[in-house]
Amino acid sequence: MKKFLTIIITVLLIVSLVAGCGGQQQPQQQQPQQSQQPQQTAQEELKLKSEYKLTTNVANETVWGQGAVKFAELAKEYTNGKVNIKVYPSAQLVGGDQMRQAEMVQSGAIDFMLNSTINIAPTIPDTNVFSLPFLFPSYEAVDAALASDGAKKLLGAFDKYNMVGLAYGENGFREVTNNVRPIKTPDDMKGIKMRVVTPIYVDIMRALGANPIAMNWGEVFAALQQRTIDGQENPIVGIIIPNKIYEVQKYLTNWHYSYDALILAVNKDVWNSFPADIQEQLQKAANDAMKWEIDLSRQGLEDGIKLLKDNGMEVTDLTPEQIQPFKDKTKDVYKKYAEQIDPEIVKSFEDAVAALK
Ligand code: X2X
Repeated sequence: MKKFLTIIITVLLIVSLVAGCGGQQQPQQQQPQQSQQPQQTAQEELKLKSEYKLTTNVANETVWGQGAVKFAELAKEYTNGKVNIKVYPSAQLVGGDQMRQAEMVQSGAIDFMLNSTINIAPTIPDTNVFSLPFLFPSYEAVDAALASDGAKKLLGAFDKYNMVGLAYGENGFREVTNNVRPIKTPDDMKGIKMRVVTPIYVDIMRALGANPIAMNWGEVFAALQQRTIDGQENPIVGIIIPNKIYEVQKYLTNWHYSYDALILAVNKDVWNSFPADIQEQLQKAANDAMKWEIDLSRQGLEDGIKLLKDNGMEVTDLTPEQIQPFKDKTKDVYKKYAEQIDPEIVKSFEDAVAALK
């Protein structure tokens, strides 16, 4: 009996020990979870990627490319190394298809872009306001428009497309080059095979009697060299000089027919993933980098024109009276595209320019 009792007590002891061990395991299992908690919270607060991708359509040596690199540098500096942005030049993230960049920032496949309003327009038609033919007679006119409520509203419009517009940069006034003849009147445009990017430019060139061919920037130099096209249009300091277009083009006309703004923008989900202090630092980096880029784009225009002449280009300057017939011929194109843009933005730009006269 005593033996039986001893067995029962032993069994009970073992059972309670095992149960006790199980009970003790509970907090032990929770222990590692608890110790992971602070780490998880820190990661959640700063959901930062090790690299943010920024796309441009051009080489890093161009003014535009340098602006992108400057933004990446300042972003790193102002966020104390927390935000690491890598610039992917020459539309390499979109296989050269320059108009897809905005769409990919919208979807989040790319984080940032420093992009021409021309390339953005197929995604956000309001950005075509900069391409309205002969809207801006001078840099003063451009600056007045950039300081207007319309310019603010245009950046705000990025929100509807899942992006945040951070700041304006500059590609510059797009001047026309070709290999056929100097362009002084609309008649001189007749039959010239002119490379352009988007439908508004196709329509402008048609209205002027030229033969427009839409082509990605990456193919332009070779096409000019092989003479599959006769001409192209781009800013002197921003694009023509760094890409040595003067090696394959004879004539340039300063006609200021279209001002090409750049917009620095970011995917909205990426932007919302940054805490307020980082957003502030990045906004400051955007403002400072774009101001620096615009200054760089405007410096050296005189030297640039001299460089073109030294390299054998014939440069034609048009007076406002000489520009008028070009303006008259493209009036309907202006109207057609202005109707596709938020009327408040168009009015704000037009008023800003008119106030200068
Ligand atoms: O394609 C062009 O002409 C360029 C480089 O200026 C743009 O990306 C709009």
